[in-house]
Amino acid sequence: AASVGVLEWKVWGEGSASQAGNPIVTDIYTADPATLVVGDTFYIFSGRDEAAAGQDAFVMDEWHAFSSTAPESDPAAWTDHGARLSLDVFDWAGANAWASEVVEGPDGRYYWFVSVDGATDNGWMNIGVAVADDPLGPYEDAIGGPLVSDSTPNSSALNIDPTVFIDDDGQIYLYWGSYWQPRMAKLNQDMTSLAGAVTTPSGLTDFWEAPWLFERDGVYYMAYASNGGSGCVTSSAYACIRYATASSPAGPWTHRGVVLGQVTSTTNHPAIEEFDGRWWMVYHTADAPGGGNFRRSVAIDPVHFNADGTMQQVVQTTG
Ligand code: FUB
Repeated sequence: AASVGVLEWKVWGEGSASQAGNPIVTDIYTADPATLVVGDTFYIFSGRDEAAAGQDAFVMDEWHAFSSTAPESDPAAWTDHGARLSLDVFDWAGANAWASEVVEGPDGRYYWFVSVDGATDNGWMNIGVAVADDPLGPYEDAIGGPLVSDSTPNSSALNIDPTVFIDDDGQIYLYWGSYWQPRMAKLNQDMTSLAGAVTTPSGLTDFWEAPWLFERDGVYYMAYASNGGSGCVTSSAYACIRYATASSPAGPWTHRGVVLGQVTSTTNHPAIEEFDGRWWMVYHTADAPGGGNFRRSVAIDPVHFNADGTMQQVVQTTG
């Protein structure tokens, strides 16, 4: 068909992988992608890795934005909008601009949920929220302090990697967590306060970090990074992406398996999005020139669902 795009050629074996667009950005290192569709625009928001070559630590101070209107026909054609949020926006934050997600709130404004250290690093991280009238900003601190604080009792789970989902009935859900400990709380309609107790959702087998909640045909899906268990990785130092399903965004969840195998970076972080009738997974690798575990790069590949709603494993493409 005339509309078959480059990425699908690769998936179906009909074309040259040399035309691929992964990693989508090679002039800076990018990590922890999150996606958002607004009208005919597909946005990717990411963190930025600034570690020096050989430096074994995250150096992350800002978040960037990229957009495309046709990823299926030209996966390399992402517009770089530069840094759209930085640690400086949060007076109370000190370091570690880790994983994030941008969501349109009930009021039509855009809320950028982020993982950050406080002014003093006590090791547990915080979730902050910035808000803007446009997906590309300018963003300002929506609260003036953390939404989930590093002083919140959290049984040794880092307060990182927020994913926010607004259900059809208007109920808003926040998931986050790490170290085998997913966390969930409902949000109020203001997007900036918890509506109830923090709970530990069940069924997210071998959860490590990086939850991503979405819905398709009445089924709720949770993709997340895992670095252990059946079918996952050749070394527990590397993450794969698992997924679980539920009939409610609050769970309980049923683990369904691995949807993306090990990549070249030790960490991974999924975002799954429908755009113009096609489904995509955006994730990160160490595949850019000079890349590594702390110099990661965002990649995108198609997602395919089986008739019963289960997910086929994503085929990683490079080049
Ligand atoms: O990028 C810093 C942290 O590494 C993220 O918050 C995690 O998801 C992992 O990718």
